[in-house]
Amino acid sequence: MNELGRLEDLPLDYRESLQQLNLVPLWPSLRAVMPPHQPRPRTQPVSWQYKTLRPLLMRAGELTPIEKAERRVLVLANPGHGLEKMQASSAIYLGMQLLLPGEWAPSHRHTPNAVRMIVEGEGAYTTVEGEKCPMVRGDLILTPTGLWHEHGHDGTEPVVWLDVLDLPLVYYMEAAYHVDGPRQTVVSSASERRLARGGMLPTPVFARGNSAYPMLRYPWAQARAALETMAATEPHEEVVQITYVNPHTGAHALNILGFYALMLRPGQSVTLPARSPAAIYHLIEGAVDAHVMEQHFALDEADTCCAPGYTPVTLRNRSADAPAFLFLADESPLHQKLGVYERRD
Ligand code: 1HN
Repeated sequence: MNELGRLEDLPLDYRESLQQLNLVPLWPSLRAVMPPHQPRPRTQPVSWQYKTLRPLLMRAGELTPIEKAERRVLVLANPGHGLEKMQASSAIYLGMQLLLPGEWAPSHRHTPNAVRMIVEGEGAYTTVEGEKCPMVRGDLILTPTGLWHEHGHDGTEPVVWLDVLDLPLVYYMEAAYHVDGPRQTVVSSASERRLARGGMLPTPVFARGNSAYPMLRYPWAQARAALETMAATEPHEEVVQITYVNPHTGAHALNILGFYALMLRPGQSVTLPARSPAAIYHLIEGAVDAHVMEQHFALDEADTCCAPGYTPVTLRNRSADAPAFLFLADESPLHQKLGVYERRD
């Protein structure tokens, strides 16, 4: 590949004339925006240990009352993007949120999509568009774009969850904003029970407007049972994984990010092939080694790590006698919709 001309090769007066007219020569920057064969991601492999983060989150609970925070969150930021950008990858935002007993995080709605993966504690709930969703460890709760949501806590111990949003992408699109609202009236619950029978959907004849997001809460007990059943009934299947989908369409639960739960059999090691989207890995249960681009992360329960796209990721269950369970989020729906999704073996 031939060397392209540099900016310094151009006469100063020419460069100044261009600049004054808001013009830029492409060729000095062409290789930077379009590197050969594969991108050069800012996203670095990084891990965040829950054990070290938790005391700082609890301290935030003492330092900042909920009224002064609205959402009391420590953001899991990737230094490759600059910490102030609050990005785990180009499209993924991650944060650990703390709600203390009796606290209330007021209702709002916004353009970015969010999900919560519950990490610890009991008694908290999220109300999404009038549906009250109890927060139980390992549950996945959706707050899709534009839907009202607020968090409350009737329990006695701190509750912590992992927030995953497509905020960096929506912000980049200059489409991120929020609206505050009044406390919601609870009108329903248990969408997960209405939709819990595989292959069978409620079919009301006089249907009231079909929601684009029929299922808001995916209980961990069901996800875990699905993985164990898959491991037992498909013993030759190497990757025991489920995708959180919209049960009406079978498509990804949300438009931009994809969500999955993965089980590693006792002692199992799997290498996930290199694919274009970046991904995050959060350990729900067990002990797992993650290997990403020369980096080794020893994940314990509630630890989280991220990997850029275009690189394989190896996950190894450190236990020889117990399964391990991970929650994954990636940018696949985005890449697939835009036609840039790739897998490289
Ligand atoms: C948000 O609305 C929540 O509702 C959590 O709990 C984290 C991060 C950025 C923007 C909005 C929530 C958020 C957020």
